[in-house]
Amino acid sequence: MRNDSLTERFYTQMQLIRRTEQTFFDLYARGLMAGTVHTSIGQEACAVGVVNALERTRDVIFSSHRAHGHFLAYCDDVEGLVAELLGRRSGVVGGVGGTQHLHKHNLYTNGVQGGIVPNAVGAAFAEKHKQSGAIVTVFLGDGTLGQGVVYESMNVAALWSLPLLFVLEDNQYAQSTHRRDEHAGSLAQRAQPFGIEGAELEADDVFAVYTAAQQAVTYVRSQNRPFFLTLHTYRLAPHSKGDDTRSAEELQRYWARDPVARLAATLPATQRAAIDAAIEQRIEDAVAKALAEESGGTSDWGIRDGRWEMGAPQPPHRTISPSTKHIIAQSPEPSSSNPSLSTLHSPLSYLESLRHSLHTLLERDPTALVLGEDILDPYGGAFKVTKGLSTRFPDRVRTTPICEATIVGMSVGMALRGLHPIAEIMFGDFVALAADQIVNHAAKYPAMYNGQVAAPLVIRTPMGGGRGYGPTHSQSLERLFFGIPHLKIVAASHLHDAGALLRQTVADPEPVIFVEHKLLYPLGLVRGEVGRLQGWENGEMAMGEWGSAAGDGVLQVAEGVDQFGYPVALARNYGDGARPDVTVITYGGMSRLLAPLLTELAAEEIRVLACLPACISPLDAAPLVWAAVQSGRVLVAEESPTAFGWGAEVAAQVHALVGAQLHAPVMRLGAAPTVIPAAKALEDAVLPSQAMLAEKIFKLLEM
Ligand SMILES: Cc1ncc(C[n+]2csc(CCOP(=O)(O)OP(=O)(O)O)c2C)c(N)n1
Repeated sequence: MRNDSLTERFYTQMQLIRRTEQTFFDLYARGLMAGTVHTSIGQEACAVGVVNALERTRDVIFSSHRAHGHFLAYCDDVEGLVAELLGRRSGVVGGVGGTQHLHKHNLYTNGVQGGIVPNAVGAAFAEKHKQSGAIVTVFLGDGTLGQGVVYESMNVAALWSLPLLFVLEDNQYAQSTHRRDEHAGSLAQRAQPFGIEGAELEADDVFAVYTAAQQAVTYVRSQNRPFFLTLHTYRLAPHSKGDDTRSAEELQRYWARDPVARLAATLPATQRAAIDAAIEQRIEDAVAKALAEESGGTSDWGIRDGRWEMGAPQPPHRTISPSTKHIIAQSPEPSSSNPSLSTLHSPLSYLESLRHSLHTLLERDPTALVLGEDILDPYGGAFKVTKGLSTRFPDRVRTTPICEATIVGMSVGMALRGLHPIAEIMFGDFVALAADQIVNHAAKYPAMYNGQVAAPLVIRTPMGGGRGYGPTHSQSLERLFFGIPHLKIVAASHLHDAGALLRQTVADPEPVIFVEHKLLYPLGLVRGEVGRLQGWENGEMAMGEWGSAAGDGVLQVAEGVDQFGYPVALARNYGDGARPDVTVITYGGMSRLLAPLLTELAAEEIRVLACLPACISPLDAAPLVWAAVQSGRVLVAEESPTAFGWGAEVAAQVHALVGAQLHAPVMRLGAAPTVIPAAKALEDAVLPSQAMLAEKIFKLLEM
């Protein structure tokens, strides 16, 4: 095992890590670096011992905020790392990620403690599914064992028998707190109750680490089972730059066990000096090269072929241009020329449409996968959307434990590794448990790695009340995620072709929360003849023809497309040549109130134009503004409380762009700002109803 060539290789890598990180401190002191840095000085034997036991070409690594060592041991790209920390374009992720968010080849790091662990589980699933032979390694610190998601991940990794190596770098401290003040019980035994084998050793000697890691890797690869390797180590430098509260005596004791010095002592002095000199030169050159370069920037990003890429066309902006505003102001009336009427006679219910779509997706895309709680046959999901799926596609329909954060976290890992996961969160209220994975992982990876990865995952979930499920099973919590960059929220109303919309989200390169509504499931899609409107996206008037909804001579429906390519459903209760009295802008489940209301109001000769974008965040203002100026009186309705809500964003955009053309300020309708009660009468009083919609419309007409 221990031989001259390995000794030289390990020392070179460890010394490169040591000197690079010391250089970072130096660059900070000279005012050349900003932000933070977490060094692994003292822990180099962990990175070098473990990474050298892996197959770099195919194995996958996830790491955390303290990842420079893992990165350098993995790819040796000191130039890319130095440039990254100096915020230069030639940095491995263009200066966007910085020290905590590195990516190269199969290595991914993220600075939110614990969040990478379910990502690693998903990646391990993907590699096993693809039969790539690769294993996944996830590095985590002792402090991170306080996170619940780590244990959810251990459970799934063991349950699904995944090729995942957990490496615990127990450096005794989490930031400033010793592990004795954070953890009960034994850290090394943490994985045992899940049936995960493990090993534990002192990590001063890189060869001991290498040997243990080789055994662990062989086990994981050959058995397709997880393994938990505990490495007892010590961080010799501060947590980040200068925040060290440990005693000088304690530090001295561990400096005497320095793993780099220990290995250096086994090398002939001349050989060591030559290695050291070469490393100094490499680092010096890397720093000089990076400093000579201009700072990084994100202005070159765009999306091409579904992937974020430097130099690709910019993604669309969320608001319309002043020229569009001008044109809308000039010609408020839709033209009926250039007709194009598409007919979709859909006998399907909303639920059937979604279910068919899932079948089609799994049929056509071998990388598509559905996961969630209780989704297997014969149960088929809490709302039966997945019924029949697991019977047809047993390998790609996976029931999960109750672990929303890990369901989404795994999906992120699967997406990063080439699968198309469609996760079901049983009730929309529970997306709150997955918020970190949605915001800090799914929506972050592609952009923070400067477009080098994609995370195309869909999180399907039923939102909304009306079924008496009470305060924690009735909310419309998509509101928590409005405005998160690089995350789409798509809501299917029953005026949309719900199934087609779902397929569109699966094809979206960005992560999508797909909002279904519990009360829509049994309803038939209101499709009939769907007119096609076009034009607003080019800054011209919408043109086209309206269709009439099946079985209803009053309601006419049409569809346009927003700047993100998603459909905007339109409904009206009046014919060509007339103008609406009121415009209602809303989304998702509100369509169930709106469709009958439009019919009802037609009898009173109140003309209403309804506009329901499918993509509700980000929001293309053009269709909303177009719809708003048709009547000059706008009601925005949503099922959750209005304060800080979606309606506030719509109102702001409409006022900013065409405020002068409104006859009244935009009015908002939403739920009362309280919990959603279980008792029917109370629930009815809290949630917006058809009567409340009508009342607001009448009020608007009086203004
Ligand atoms: C979720 C989360 N909480 C808090 C932090 C702030 N933080 C950064 S590193 C760290 C300590 C982590 O300790 P450990 O897991 O032992 O890793 P080590 O720093 O020792 O490598 C903390 C609390 C964070 N990044 N993420």
